[in-house]
Amino acid sequence: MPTSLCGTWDMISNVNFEGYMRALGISACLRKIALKLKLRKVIEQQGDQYLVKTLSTFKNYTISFKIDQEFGEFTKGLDNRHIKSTVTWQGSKLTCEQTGEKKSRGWAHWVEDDKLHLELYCEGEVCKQVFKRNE
Ligand code: VL7
Repeated sequence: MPTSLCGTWDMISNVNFEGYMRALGISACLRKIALKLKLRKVIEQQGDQYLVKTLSTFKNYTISFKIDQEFGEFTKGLDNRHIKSTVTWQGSKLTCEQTGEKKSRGWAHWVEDDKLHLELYCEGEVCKQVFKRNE
């Protein structure tokens, strides 16, 4: 990876997670629980295989993928949709396009000032999350 995104990262800010979840059609009840969570991101790479884990006290969610290779993603426990995802490097940003029922959906990760940044977007809503390294 250009700048290594690998490691364990703990959320320090979360802007418009509510809007993003609403765009995904997550119920008000589930949104309320989700908004209180301090998410942890664990990013690993073994050869050309990447693993991105999103961990919390409530639910965990893991994807694994190879760069530039489309894969079927089932967002189990999240919005429970079957989508097609492709992760690519756009400069130093690791980006994912997720095609399916929801229009313009995806995310982007990058490191800036020793922090892991994440933008999650769906149908015009953008959620911005920042994580610090867990030492
Ligand atoms: C995944 C989920 C909200 C349902 C539970 C909320 C928290 C935590 O897609 C994501 O990460 C990418 C990029 O790092 C890799 O998969 C973010 C969390 C957002 C959307 C849906 C609310 C229920 C659960 C696992």
